[in-house]
Amino acid sequence: MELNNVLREIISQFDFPEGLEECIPFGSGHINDTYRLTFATEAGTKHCILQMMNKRIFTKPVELMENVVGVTSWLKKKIQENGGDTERETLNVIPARDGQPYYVDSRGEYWRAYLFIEGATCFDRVEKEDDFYQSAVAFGRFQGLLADYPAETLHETIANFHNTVDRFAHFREALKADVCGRAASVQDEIRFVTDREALAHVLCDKQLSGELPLRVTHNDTKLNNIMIDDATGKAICVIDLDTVMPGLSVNDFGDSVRFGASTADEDERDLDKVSMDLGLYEVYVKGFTEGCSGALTKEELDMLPMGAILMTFECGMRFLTDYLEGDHYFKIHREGHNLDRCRTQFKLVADMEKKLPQMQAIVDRYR
Ligand code: ADP
Ligand code: GN1
Ligand code: MG
Repeated sequence: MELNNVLREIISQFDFPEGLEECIPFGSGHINDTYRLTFATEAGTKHCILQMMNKRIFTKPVELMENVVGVTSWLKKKIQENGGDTERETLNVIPARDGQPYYVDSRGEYWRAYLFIEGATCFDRVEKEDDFYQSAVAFGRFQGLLADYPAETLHETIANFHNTVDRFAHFREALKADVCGRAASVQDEIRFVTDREALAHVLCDKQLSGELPLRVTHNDTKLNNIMIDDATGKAICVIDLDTVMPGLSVNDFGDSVRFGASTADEDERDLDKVSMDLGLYEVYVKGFTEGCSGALTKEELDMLPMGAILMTFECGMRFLTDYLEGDHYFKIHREGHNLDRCRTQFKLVADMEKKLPQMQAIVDRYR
């Protein structure tokens, strides 16, 4: 077993079982460094998740963990009341040996650990329609479980996370600075954004005017942030709770559609393969409205398609901004990765703009 000294130091600081056998990088998240640990215990093989939180992005990791502990404790109580399995239906923080929910290593990096959710899978694309449906029900229910959570106790882990107007302004700054000299080669993408300045305002304006209510939302509802039970096929647990903050339900809906209803991967280079699948969109509408159990207002239902368009536009704009700024936010695995991601998002936006009447008609069938 090859483990570097830093990891050894960190692992020894958590309340893990004895008998470490393996530590491997795990999952395909764009933000944190995730490892799966394997232990050989008397009761058999046991896994745990160890994560280095991304301090450049989550600049207040202590506050972040306060949110995670608050939300997971809250969910645990509700799951218990409903007779569920508290070890599999929510994340469970494994404390460090000093009792804190995180450990700071000798380099000043913040680490946390979770029980590993066994017998469940995270999908990077929709392989079975029913998985997507189940994820929709679960993300819808998640909002319901947090509906009476004391929102004022939640820290804003990333300021203006889904403030598309603010994201637009940040994009303009990145374009003006053009620190990598990349702007000249992406004029079509830049125009795609600047042509849609008014679009960036639609949901923010409705939030400001109170037409859309603030709820405690997940804010990062892509399919690989949910675990599907291998045995039952049900979505067992919502994970990646770093961005649980007051937000818009239509954004939670929209981000799932952005990722899961696409006919191609987020970083597909062949744009002919990329479109929004109305069948999958309908599956998600059905699951999400069921999961929300009638809690969505008329305005929220009206704005679900707009949530999908805006989350996709915003995400594409974030990828383009990161490309212009030299790829410091999202992990990249190849040259031009963020530009490829940006292009799939804009292809999806253009497709959704064309399909908007059908998207609205589908929502109307599930009101
Ligand atoms: P990121 O913010 O980088 O996306 P996530 O918290 O989503 O980080 O974790 C990355 C991946 O690690 C997930 O997509 C999932 O595959 C896996 N993972 C995270 N937590 C658990 C857990 N408790 N049990 C099993 N797998 C997990
Ligand atoms: C990031 O952490 P991850 O990989 O689940 C990002 C989301 C983006 C998504 C794009 C904290 O999600 O906002 O929509 O990548 N998370 C953060 O795939 O910025
Ligand atoms: Mg994730």
